[in-house]
Amino acid sequence: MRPRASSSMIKRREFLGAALAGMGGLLAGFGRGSNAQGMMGRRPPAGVALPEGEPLDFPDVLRNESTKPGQFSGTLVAAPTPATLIPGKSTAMWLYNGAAPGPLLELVEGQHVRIRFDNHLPLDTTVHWHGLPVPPDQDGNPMDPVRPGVTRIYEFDVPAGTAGTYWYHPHAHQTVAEQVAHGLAGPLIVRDEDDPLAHIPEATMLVSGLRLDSNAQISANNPTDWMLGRQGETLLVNGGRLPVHTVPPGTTQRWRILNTTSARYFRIALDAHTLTLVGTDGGLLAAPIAGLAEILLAPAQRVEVLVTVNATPNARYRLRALHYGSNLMSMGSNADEDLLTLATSTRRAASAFIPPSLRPITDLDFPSMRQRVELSENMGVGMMGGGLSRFLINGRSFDMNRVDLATVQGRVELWDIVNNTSMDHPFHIHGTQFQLASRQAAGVVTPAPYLAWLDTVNVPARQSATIKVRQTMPGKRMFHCHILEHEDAGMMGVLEVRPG
Ligand SMILES: [Cu+2]
Repeated sequence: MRPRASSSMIKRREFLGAALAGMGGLLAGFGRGSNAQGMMGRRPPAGVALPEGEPLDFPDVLRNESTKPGQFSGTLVAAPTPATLIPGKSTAMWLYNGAAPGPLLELVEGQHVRIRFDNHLPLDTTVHWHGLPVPPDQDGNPMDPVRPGVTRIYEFDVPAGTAGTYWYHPHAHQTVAEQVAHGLAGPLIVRDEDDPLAHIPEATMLVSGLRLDSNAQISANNPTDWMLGRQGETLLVNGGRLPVHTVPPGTTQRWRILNTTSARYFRIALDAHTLTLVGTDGGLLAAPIAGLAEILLAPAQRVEVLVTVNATPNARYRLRALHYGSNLMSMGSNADEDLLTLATSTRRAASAFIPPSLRPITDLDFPSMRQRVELSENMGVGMMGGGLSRFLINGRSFDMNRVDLATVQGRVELWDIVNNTSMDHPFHIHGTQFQLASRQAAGVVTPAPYLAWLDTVNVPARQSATIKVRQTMPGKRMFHCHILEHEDAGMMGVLEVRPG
C-alpha cells in the first residue's frame, strides 16, 4: 500500500505537488461514483491476496514549512487516491498526502503548531488529534466539519508533559468508520528534550485494518460490521502486509505500536521474547513493566514497548496479534494473525540500559465529583435504520446539539463507565489524558495495577471501569466508544467544560 518507487503508481511528493497545484489529472475520476463505481462492475481477480514480506516501511515525516524556532507549520491534504495494493489492480482509497498511513506528524513539547488542511474528499471531514490536549475548536469535532473543497487551518500549542504517541484521523458526523476504512489515519509523535529512552533505537508500527472486495475495492460495511464493528480485516503494519523488520541480534528496540483499526482488539506478543511496557496512550509510565508475555491493545490505543532481541544471528520471529474475545456471543471472525516478522541480521549489537524510572506521573487525586456513563444497546429498535440507533450512552443516541455531561475546567472527577452490553467497548474522551482508578466485574473491585495516562480505556462486557479525569480547556468535548461503527451509530456524547 505504501507508495514505492519500484512498484507503485504514485509517489507521495509528486502527489502532494499535484494536489497543491490544484490536483492535476492524477486524481481525476476517483470520486465516489465515477471510476470507483466502474470498478465494481469488473470481474473479480483470480485471487485477492496482498503481497507480503517487504521490508517494514516507515511513514514520511510531515515537513515543517516554518523556519521560526518553536513553530511547526505543515500541510495535510485528504483526497481520493488510487493505490496499487494488489499487482495489476487499482484500489480507490482516501488518503492523507497520498500515503497510507498518512505522514508522521512529529512535534515537540512547547511548539506552536499550524496545520493547513485541504479537504479534497467528496464528503465532509475533520482532522481529530487523537489524545492531544488541543483547544476544542481545533480538535476536529463533528460540529466543525470541513466541507469538500474547503481549506481550514488547525492551530494549537503542544503542552509540556505530553510527549507520547498519538494519531490523527477524521471525526466527521456518522462517516468516521467509512473514512478510516478508506485509509485516513496517520501517526503523531510528541517528543520531549528529556526523553529517558532517547538512546534506544525506535520504530513506529501503525496497525491498520484492510478489507477488500473481489474487485480489490474497500469493502462496504455489512450488517455484522454495524453491530460488532468492522470485522474480517487484514492487519497491516505501516501499510504493509506482514513486513520484515530487520535488526542486529542482541539490540534493544523501542516500539511505538498504534491500533488504528475501527474495531479490532488484539493481544500483542512476540515469539520467544517478552515485552517491557514503558508507555501508554499519553506517554511514558513511571517505571518500566518487564516480562510481559502479551499486551492487550484495544481499538485506538497505543503502547510503547522495549524489546531486547535475542542474540541469535539470522533468526526470525513473528510479532503476533493474538485473538481476543471482545463479546460474550463469541461472534466475529478475527483469529490470531501475524503482524510482522522480526529478523536478526548477522552482526551482534549490545543491548541498551533500561532506566528503572522513566518520569513522574502525578496521581489525579482528590476527585470532587462523580459522574456515571452507561453504555447500552437497544436490541429491539434500529433495525429499520440498519442498526443506527442500537448503541447508546446514558440511554441516548448522539446529538451534537445537546450537552450530555458538564464539568468545570481543572476539576478532577471520577467517571464510572458502566458497560451494560454483551460486548467490550473502548471508551475514549477527547482533550485530555485520564487515569484508570479501578475496574469492577461481578461485584469485585480491582484497583488499577499502576498509574498510566490513557485517552482510551477498554470496558469489558458487563463490567465497569472507573477513571480519574480532568479537563483543562473550556468548550465542548466528545466522549464515545472508539469502535467507529458504534460511534457513527450514536454511542457518543458531548461534555461541556465550563470555565473554572
Ligand atoms: Cu462500542
